[in-house]
Amino acid sequence: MKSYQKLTADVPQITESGEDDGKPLCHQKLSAWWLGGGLLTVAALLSGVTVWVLGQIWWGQHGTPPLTKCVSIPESLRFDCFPERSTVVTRELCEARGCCFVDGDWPSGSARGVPWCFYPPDFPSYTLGSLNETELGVRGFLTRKAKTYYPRDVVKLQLSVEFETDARLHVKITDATKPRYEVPLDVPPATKRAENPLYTIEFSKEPFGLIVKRKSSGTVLLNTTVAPLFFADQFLQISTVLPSTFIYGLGEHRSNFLHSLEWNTLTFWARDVPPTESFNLYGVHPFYLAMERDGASHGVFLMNSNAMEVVLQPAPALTWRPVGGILDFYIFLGPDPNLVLQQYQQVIGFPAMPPFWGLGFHLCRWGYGTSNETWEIVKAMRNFQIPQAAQWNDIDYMDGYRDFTIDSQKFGTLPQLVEDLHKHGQHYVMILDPGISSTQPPGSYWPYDEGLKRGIFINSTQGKPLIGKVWPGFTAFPDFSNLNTHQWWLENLDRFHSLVPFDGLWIDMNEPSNFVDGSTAGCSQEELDKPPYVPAVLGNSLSAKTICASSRQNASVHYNLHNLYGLMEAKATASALVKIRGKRPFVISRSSFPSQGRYSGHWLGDNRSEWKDMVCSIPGVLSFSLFGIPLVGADICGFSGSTSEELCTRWMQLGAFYPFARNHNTQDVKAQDPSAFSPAARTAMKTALEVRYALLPYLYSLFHRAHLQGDTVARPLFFEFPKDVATYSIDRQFLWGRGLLLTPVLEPGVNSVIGYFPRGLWYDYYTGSSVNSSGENLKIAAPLDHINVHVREGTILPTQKLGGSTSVGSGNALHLIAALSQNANAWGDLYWDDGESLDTFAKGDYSYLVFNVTQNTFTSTVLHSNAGATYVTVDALSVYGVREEPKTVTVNGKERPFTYLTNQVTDRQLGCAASGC
Ligand code: MIG
Repeated sequence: MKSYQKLTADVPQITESGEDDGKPLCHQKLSAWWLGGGLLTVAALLSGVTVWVLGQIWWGQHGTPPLTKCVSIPESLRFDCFPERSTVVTRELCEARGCCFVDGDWPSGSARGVPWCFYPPDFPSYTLGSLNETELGVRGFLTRKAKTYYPRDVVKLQLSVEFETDARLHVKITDATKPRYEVPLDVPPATKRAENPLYTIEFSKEPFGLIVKRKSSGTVLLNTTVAPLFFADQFLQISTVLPSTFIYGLGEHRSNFLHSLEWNTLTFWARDVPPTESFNLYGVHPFYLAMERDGASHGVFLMNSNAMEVVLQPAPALTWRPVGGILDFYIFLGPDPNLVLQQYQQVIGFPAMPPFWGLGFHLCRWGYGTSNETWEIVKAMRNFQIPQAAQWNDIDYMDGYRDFTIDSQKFGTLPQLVEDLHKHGQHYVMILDPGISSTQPPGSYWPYDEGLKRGIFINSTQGKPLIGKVWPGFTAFPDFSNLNTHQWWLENLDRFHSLVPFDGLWIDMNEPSNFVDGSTAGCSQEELDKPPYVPAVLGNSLSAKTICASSRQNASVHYNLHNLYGLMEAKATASALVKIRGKRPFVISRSSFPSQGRYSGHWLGDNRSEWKDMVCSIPGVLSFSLFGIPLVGADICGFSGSTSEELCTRWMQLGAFYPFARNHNTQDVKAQDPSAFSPAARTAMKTALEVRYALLPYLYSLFHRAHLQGDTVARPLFFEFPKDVATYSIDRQFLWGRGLLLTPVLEPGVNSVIGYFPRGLWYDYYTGSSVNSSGENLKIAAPLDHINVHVREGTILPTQKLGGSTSVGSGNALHLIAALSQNANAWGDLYWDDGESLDTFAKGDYSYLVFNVTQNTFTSTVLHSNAGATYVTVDALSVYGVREEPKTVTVNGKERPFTYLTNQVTDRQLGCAASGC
């Protein structure tokens, strides 16, 4: 029996993120403070309720910045006028830009603090001309007189502001005279102007700026008047103050869930590198979610696929700095964080519904020498009755690492292995890299020969396929922005599928990764390869470990499309899988971009077998929840390095609650699949997986809600408790949906864990014992064979007994767990279908049930039913939190036997006999 121990320590202060008491942290400590003060609003009402125009509010006359003016700008509000890292800024260089120079003591090197060179109040910017009403909002022109120090200023811009829905504002700034590259995402257009918007917008004319406020509270969500606007061909910049320091999202980066605003520059450029603090990583998500002062929340999406930086500074303020494209912002007003994400996903698209088996446990490693060795592991897992939904293979299976080939010596029995998996209700997933070997003798390698013939590869500036180097040696790179490439990819996959009937695909190396920078012939010296401003990308060059930015793709230059490579490959891959298998596609991609969730899930890349990496996986998973990619997880037990039994046990327990649960390992290190460990460790791992499997009906229903409307699956605590600031920095715990709280152990050598329990009743999932938290940290028992799972009061969980040792979707009857609220109510639901057919929801081939407890009565309401496809029964109901022993329990009017268990800790539990409910 577990014990709850109250801690004397206070609730964590909002100024702290994570702990620094020697526990492994994902990232450094943060501090937080609110922006004080407001802005003055004057001038004429232009349009209905929403548009105000401000007079000049911050900047004075042009001219050389006098020192007094410079030093009067508070440090936290100094916006960097010299972001270049190639040169150390001097007074001369700074003043040549017309900026203020006040040096301090930065550490030299990469760490940057308060800028020495910053914009004076009167730095030249754009001027807003008159605004005109449009169907959905207003439009105006911005002009700039003085040139900036970046080439090709766009001197006349068009500003359009559209009130797309009551909660969504769309602000677009682009060249007024000629089209520029825009991200090819098909955002559903708004058709009607918002009638009762949650926001107001005010404009400053000279210099141009805009201010967005939440109407109900007056909170300033955005105010871009704090720094000048730049819009040169390859340098765009807009800054804003933020209403708080609670900023999340902005991926893909390795950090705490809550971002640091201590002069934190985040760079966005898809990159193959093991996750490291402050590096640009595999994917790009220019979206943030912010919590406001009163628990309201908003989100901002910059729809731009160019390389960029986001600078966070303690004002608090944020600067966007893309090197191309346009400024195309969507602002989501929530006000609840769950709503912000729904609104974001209305723009980028809702995630795909995964096949049911995709939610089971996946096993993989790099370095299975043969298909028989792979098979042995599958058999060992079966032997120990450890659930396994799918076996994977890495690049080992290929002949010379070439896509669509099999090493017939080592992987000759692969077709039989796959057949055997299918016989056991298991699935098979294999890896594909985008690089296509370009060195096979003509006529011997169809993918390359045919690709050449069809002209589907990315070209260099010379108009010939760009050649780089990846696992197979020299390679060309398919251009997934070309639909002919999708057809070629499909044909390759189709031929390959007739050899090895894989069920899902793992698309790796799709940043795209390249072992030579640029190409075997280097890159051009033109401005796409040598832009006037290079964002702080790892390697200081856009071509570092990828292909030349100047390379030519069908839709545009790689400079614009680089960050979309993984998205476009995933789209081609998912659509090919649908055509080949006629079932829901299962794709896991390393690189990602907004709207990726429509086509694939994601894993967090090459982590290490270290405690810290396990800690970081939670912010990683939660961030991808914000990016609309709910199917996400880290390599369980760590990718590189050898894991330890204790670490791997704890990690399997945590990983059992990643929405996408895969244990994966690099080559040449110790095996880390569950069968490799001692009976005790193996059993603990198996137990954790069995809990996951029991909860799959709940998890599956959460994925349905994600697919339907953009609800999160792995959910940060503050999404459910937005008024409780103590939850804002929590990233060592998370929820599944609204009702299940996970409190994993993330450090070695302990048998207890401290977790935060928001106000209310929390029931131990295993025993039904409860704790009534006032919103406090609690120390709870956590022996090595146990992961803490708590059910939030008011929740009904559909669970299911595991069927057989291997497959998911047992066909067993459901066991419902109702965790009563303090008013003795509870609610839950179930989405159920055949687990793999396409578009079951759209076609109506599903059942949807809602469960309720009120006034001692449990009811189950079938809101939609297609019994043929979705037969399911309930055979047990457990009610947690029944305070008095009932005299009778009746089911559909008939008395039934039941068991009543009192609980040693606080509350009591009622369990029905399996037959009775
Ligand atoms: O250059 O395919 O992130 O999961 O095992 C390394 C081999 C290529 C990187 C992936 C990793 C995979 C590995 N791949």
